Amino acid sequence: MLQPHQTRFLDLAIARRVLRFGEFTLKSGRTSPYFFNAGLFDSGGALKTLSECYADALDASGLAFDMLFGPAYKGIPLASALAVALAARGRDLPLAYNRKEAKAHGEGGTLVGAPLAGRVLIVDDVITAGTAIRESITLIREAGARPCGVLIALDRQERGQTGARSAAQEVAAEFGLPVVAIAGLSDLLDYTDGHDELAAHRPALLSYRERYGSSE
Ligand code: OMP
Repeated sequence: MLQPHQTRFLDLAIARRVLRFGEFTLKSGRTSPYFFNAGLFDSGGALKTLSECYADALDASGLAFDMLFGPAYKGIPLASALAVALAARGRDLPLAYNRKEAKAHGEGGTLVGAPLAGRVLIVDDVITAGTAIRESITLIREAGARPCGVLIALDRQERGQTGARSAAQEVAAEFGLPVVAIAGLSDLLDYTDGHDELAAHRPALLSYRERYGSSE
């Protein structure tokens, strides 16, 4: 059963064509019948709704954290929007992000914003194999802070090249970090069930899950 913030998120992602159906080649080389392009949350209104869905997912998870970290590039506007949404709910938390290229002049370094300290929540768009998330975990640890969880919009719930677990499950097991998603592939399938206009995409989504889905 989808929660209201999950339905709201999927309504938005489909309306903004962030979530598209067709044939897409992923970073892993897999051919997927759907793709999630968070770069298309490209207006203030879309980011506002998205950030409220992130905040609702966090509330539902009960996860404790002291600050937010948005990995370059796509995590930066996402974490920033969430910081604003949390402030609107009475929690004004520090926010940091990184540069992909270290800067040798001015303030220097790769980290921008509040100093990394305490329990850091990583905010990103989508998890497939977990490569991007692993890089953020390393960066936060090297700065002497503690990654305490990962918040993403969509968990594709795919198994890696080896093993039956999803990347989110692997990150949880390997680093002891909970991964909270607004929605996963299973929620998307539930959603298509209630939307006749998406019914045509269901068979391809189901066979993709059959072939690459994790054991969740
Ligand atoms: P991992 O780093 O393997 O977890 O994959 C995350 C990355 O996959 C994203 O940063 C995108 O480059 C890409 N991606 C999407 O953005 N949306 C998708 O639906 C699928 C992928 C992907 O290539 O797996």
